[in-house]
Amino acid sequence: MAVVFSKPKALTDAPLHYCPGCTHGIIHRLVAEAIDSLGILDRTVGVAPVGCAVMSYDYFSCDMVEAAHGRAPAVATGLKRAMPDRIIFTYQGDGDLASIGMAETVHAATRNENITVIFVNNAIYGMTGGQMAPTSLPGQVTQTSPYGRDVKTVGYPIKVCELLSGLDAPEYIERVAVNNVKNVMKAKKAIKKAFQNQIEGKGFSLIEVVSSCPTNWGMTPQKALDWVESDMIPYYPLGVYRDKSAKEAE
Ligand SMILES: Cc1ncc(C[n+]2csc(CCOP(=O)(O)OP(=O)(O)O)c2C)c(N)n1
Ligand code: SF4
Repeated sequence: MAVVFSKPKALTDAPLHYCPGCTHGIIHRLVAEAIDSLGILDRTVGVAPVGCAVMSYDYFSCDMVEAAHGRAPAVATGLKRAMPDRIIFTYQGDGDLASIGMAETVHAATRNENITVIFVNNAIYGMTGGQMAPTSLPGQVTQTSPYGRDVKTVGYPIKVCELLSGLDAPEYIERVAVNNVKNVMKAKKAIKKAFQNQIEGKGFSLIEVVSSCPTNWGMTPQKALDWVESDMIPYYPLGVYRDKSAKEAE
């Protein structure tokens, strides 16, 4: 019988621990498909975050390194500089990348480190039980903002793509989502490009994936995908924020 659908080689057989309906699993698959299709599995090293994706070192079948909370871009920098022939990616949540790890993110970007960053923005600290994240929306109810995020006291959400595209150096910055099939297909293309850029030595590529956390948002999986469409995407517009090589070629 013809095989029409199978698991990417870049994923192991370990069952994912994510909550039902969590979109981390879709994003794992897209990263694995990119690695498979570019034929780089034997020379790819991933850097796992601290957050719900902490155990991604069990799920990707390439070599994996676990970084301390937020430090993945610094670890990736060291790996890439020591082993420039390897393809290095980080996989990070918004608490990891945009809060405790903001300095590492900005400095890796402004050095145009030749790494690929997969940034999963679910607007909350998932692993620790739903505290407010730097990306939580104005008015969003979380464990630490029970009356809704009050921008007057805790500030506005950080828009990572907009922030980083204010720097001169980074090669590629795109925001995608995985809330419907059309967006998943666009996300797949963006993630592959972020790896392709590194193979071509172009520099720092970051793909922000607007994701869901049904558990800590207190929603059913379907309602959470609807909320991505109705509330997340309007605040975090999808699209390419930086494509330096394409611009230079114009
Ligand atoms: C140095 C340090 N500070 C704080 C923590 C606690 N901590 C673990 S995960 C996490 C936040 C994770 O949220 P996010 O990065 O958004 O990922 P998600 O779980 O939502 O995928 C925090 C604060 C830690 N492990 N280490
Ligand atoms: S807590 Fe949220 S981000 Fe973490 S696995 Fe569950 S749904 Fe996903």
